[in-house]
Amino acid sequence: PLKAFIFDLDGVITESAEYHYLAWKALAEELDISFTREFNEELKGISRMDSLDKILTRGGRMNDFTQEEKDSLATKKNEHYRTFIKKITPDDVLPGIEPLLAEIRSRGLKIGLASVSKNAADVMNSLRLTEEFDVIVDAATISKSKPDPEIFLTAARLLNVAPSECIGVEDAAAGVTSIKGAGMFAVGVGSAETLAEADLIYANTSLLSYEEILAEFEKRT
Ligand code: G16
Ligand code: MG
Repeated sequence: PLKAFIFDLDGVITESAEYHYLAWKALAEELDISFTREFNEELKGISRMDSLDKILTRGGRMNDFTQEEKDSLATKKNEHYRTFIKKITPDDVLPGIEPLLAEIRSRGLKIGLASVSKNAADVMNSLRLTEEFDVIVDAATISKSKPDPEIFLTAARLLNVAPSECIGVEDAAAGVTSIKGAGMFAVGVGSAETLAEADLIYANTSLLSYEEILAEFEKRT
């Protein structure tokens, strides 16, 4: 039976995926590395340092910087990102998320968060959603970023439920891979092309339907 929902943060609960995009784009362009939305898809759900490495590799500049310089590039991106998230308020919870959380709660199911972001706690507090979640698993708790299944498995373990009793919700290809690797049912939010591995896909959060997700979950398990 279904016992829990585990949500990604950036791009699912709130629009912060767009802020990561803008902050990385500014840094890449400063380094004369072209940056497209298509390439940005590869960074979603990936840790800060791994994202920087992917950008430098793309620009053929992997060997141009010392570790110290790379740390300061990552810090610069994060400072830029933090200027965006400073402005987040409870109004920035994406449409459809609060009704879905209320529905999940009213059925007596558990709710978890799985975000590899070091800023996840601050974003959740700004959204005033921290109390709505039974567990928040972020960069502080895990050692491997998505697409490794560690983060979703850790959330299930802390919620005291089996992975097969969980539904994971993600906007990133790496995140869907992480959910499937954990042995969970995956709901994707975004383009069907990018999220082909998901069991059920919605174009955006306003279309999320508890009844439909439950029906599909019961069909597949
Ligand atoms: C998020 C984003 C990624 C970001 C990562 C690390 O993960 O999707 O783009 O690079 O966190 O974020 P930070 O630099 O804030 O530590 P998630 O899992 O919430 O999608
Ligand atoms: Mg995401």
